Amino acid sequence: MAKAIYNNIQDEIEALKRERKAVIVAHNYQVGEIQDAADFLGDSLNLARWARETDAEVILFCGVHFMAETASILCPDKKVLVPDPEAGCSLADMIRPEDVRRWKLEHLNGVVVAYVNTTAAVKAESDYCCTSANAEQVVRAIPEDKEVLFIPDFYLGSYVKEQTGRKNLHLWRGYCPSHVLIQSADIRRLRTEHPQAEFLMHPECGCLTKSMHLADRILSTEGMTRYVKESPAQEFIVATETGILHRMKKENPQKRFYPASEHAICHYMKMNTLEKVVESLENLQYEVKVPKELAERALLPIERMLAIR
Ligand code: CIZ
Repeated sequence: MAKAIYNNIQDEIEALKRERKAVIVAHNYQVGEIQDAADFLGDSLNLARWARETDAEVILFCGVHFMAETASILCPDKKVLVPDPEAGCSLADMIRPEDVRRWKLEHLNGVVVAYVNTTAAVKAESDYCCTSANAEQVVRAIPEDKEVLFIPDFYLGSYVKEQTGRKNLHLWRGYCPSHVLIQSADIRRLRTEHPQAEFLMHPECGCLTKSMHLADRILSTEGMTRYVKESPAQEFIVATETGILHRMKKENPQKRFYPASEHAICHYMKMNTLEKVVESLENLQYEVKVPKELAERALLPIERMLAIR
């Protein structure tokens, strides 16, 4: 059969979505064109919730690999696709399941709290998952007498430790290579250049301890997008991956946004393109399927995360 001719790639994607009974979910750090093509846009917590609720047969997950794994674990009967199977996460790669097992042996009373930026195999060794939006609430839900083993992000863990005052919280020393590029010197300069701007900071930032006293709010990406809508301020300095600025500008065209660092770019997130989205829907590639036994073990900490908030 002859291939239909479309005026533009967006029309082609819409037609393929209808044909495949598919939805596109996209993370806040995706390139602008993919954010614009998405049915759902958000952080990994909300995307996981949407993935579970949709009655679509195919979920095209535009983010990084661990996010698609989470969707596959939550929706074992749906086909979860990613546009590029190489789009991974350096932070997630900083801890392996055997590292978690070894750490647990050193802390037999320990409860493992895994940031959602972990592989399914690491989640399967964990007790709770959390995102930056609910990490504090998750840790507060754990009885005080239990040691907490927080993996893998050192900076988010340090922030939670400080907020909860929890002395028995141990930290893994992983970090997000994009967020460590945000420097406190840049933040001080931007605050001087834009004295009216509010400064919003993500807890994965490597300069969190040095700069948190300068921040008006420390928030997850979803918290940031909500906050900029509600705040009467007209200007914002945003310390997280720069992809989020597309959404902020689109939703608040009258406000101004400055990235805390132009270099805070996740190259894995940017591997997805509209062309790869088309190929993915056309060929139903690349499927992410977590093996059943592993998925069953990883589901419990994810369910606990979804129950808290
Ligand atoms: O949980 C997420 O989606 C990430 C990686 C960051 C955030 O704050 O939304």
